[in-house]
Amino acid sequence: MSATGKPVTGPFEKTKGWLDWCDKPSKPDFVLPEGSVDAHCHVFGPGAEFPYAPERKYTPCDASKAELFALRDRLGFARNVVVQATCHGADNSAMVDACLASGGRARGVATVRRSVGDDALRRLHDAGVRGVRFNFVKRLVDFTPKDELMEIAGRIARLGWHVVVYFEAVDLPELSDFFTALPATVVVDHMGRPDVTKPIDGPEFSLFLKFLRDHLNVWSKVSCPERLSVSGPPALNGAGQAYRDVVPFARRVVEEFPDRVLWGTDWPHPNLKNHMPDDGLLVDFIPHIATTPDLQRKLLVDNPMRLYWPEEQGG
Ligand code: 0GY
Repeated sequence: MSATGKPVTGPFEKTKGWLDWCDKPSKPDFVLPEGSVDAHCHVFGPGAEFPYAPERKYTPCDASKAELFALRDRLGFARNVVVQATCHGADNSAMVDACLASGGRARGVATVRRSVGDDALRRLHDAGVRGVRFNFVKRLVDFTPKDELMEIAGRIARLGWHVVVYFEAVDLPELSDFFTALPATVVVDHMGRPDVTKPIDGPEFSLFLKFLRDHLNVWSKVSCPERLSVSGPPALNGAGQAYRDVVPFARRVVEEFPDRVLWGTDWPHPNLKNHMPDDGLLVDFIPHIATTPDLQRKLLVDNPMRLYWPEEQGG
């Protein structure tokens, strides 16, 4: 049984509730470039083995490493970057377990507190962790003082790691000086969550683009159209292009910063309330935002390999 009380019979065979991920993702039409990396996904539990954090703001459905790896193979990815989600707090065990079980095909992004020891950081590194995540989304986490985050950033930078930041677009003006003071590469989750009902050339998204333009160590994930979209997937908007309202935003970022963008499924899509995306459809979204083979290879292979498997790039 899973922590949510549902029987688990194997990859893609679970009994699903409305909050669970799509258990029969379509096979994408878009053929991913060889060696593509799903650079933003999670594992949740299973709760019986890796309990959820007492301080969590939500309890997800279980989403195991075996199910993640099955999805990877079905969609045609070669590798994963497993990002620690807030429901596991700073207990990175499930994420580390996935990295260790992947045969070198998964790397991780951890959450650590100021109290983390150097030995623990070294063990995370040896397991495949290459970054920490600082989360500023108020519905997901309690406040952490910036001096604590800065101290952590200083320590992980010495390991060659980067910092992944997750925040809402309205908070960028308040946070940008802190981000640019971080002594490491900064990777912004989901384009800083733009409001896609606002004009792409309006002040909010222009500020985000300027932030990237002015700071060469800032990267962006062009992920999560399903989270940002108002028009939604075909099933909700009648037909046609899934998440079409997000396309111009993501395409602008990919075309202006082709060497500093990453893409990920965000499987198993925590906290989505209106619909659960078909991960195959999400992959079919990629050629709309990265429109040439060159841009696709940078987004899906070259950039994530440079950040997470630099030793294979001679870097
Ligand atoms: C995501 C998005 C969300 C959740 C988390 O760590 C998390 O719990 O990141 C969200 O609810 O927007 O990237 O998984």
